[in-house]
Parts: sequence; C-alpha cells; structure tokens
Amino acid sequence: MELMERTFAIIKPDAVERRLTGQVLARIEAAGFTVRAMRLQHLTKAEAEGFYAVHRERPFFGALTDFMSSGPCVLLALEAPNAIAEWRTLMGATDPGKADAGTLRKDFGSSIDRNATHGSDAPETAAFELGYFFRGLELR
Ligand code: FUP
Repeated sequence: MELMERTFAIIKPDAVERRLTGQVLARIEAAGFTVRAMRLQHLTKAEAEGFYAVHRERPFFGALTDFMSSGPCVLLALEAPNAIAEWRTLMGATDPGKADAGTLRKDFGSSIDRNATHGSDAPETAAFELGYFFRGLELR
C-alpha cells in the first residue's frame, strides 16, 4: 500500500483576491489530493511573521509578511501519497516566470512575491505548519 502523507498548503491573498480559489481547489482535487482541513483566514502581521520565522533574516521578510497579511488566505491540509513533493510539483517553482507549464504558479502567479500558493518543503516543516494553523481535532 502507498504511504499516505499530509502537507500544508496556502492559497495566498493574491489568488483569493482574484477569485481563483475555486480553480485552485479544482486543480488540487483533480491531481488526486484529499482536502483534510480548510479555513479562510486573514492573517495578522504577527501570525504571518510566526509562520515565516525561518525567513526572518531575509531581506524580503517584511514585504512577504505584509503581503501574507494583506487579505484572506485559504489554509489547507492536503493528503495524498507523497503529498509534500507532489504538491510542490503541482505548484511549480517559487518564481512564476521560471515555473513549468501547467503548474499553479505558472498559471496563477504574478511574480516571485505574489506567487499564488504555498507548500511545505519537508516533513518537519509540514508538521510545524499543519500544527501552526490546525488543531488536532480539525485534522483527524
Ligand atoms: P517556496 O518554498 O517555493 O515558497 O519558496 P521560499 O521558501 O524560498 O520563499 C518563501 C516565500 O518568500 C515565497 F513564496 C515568496 C517569498 N520570496 C520573495 O518574496 N522573494 C524572494 O526572493 C524569495 C522568496
């Protein structure tokens, strides 16, 4: 049996504002992911800073956390075999200009700092990010 895995995903404020939520969710489900938890949430600046704490020394940290707290996000727990890597493949490269054809960031992202979606990059970050936003009861 294939080993199921969970990852944490965000439909970012740029995509929600442009009313792309439904299209992104359709692509998620068509690709075989099961949505295990989902919530619309307008992050505070402090919540965005906590989420991206690993990037706090980077020059783009202020702009990134301003953007992530600029409007509502859709927060998601996605499940599939090899979900972490599969979700990153479906998203495409961080910079939409470098993302492969058919990826979400290619199709829906505008720039490296408005790139439509987020996904955990490793099992440890998936565990942190899922726990940061979802309670155990929401993730059964
Ligand atoms: P990713 O894992 O693909 O989301 O990319 P990173 O962890 O490298 O970056 C996290 C977020 O920081 C990106 F989604 C967008 C933002 N970012 C910038 O705004 N400028 C940069 O030069 C790099 C990343």
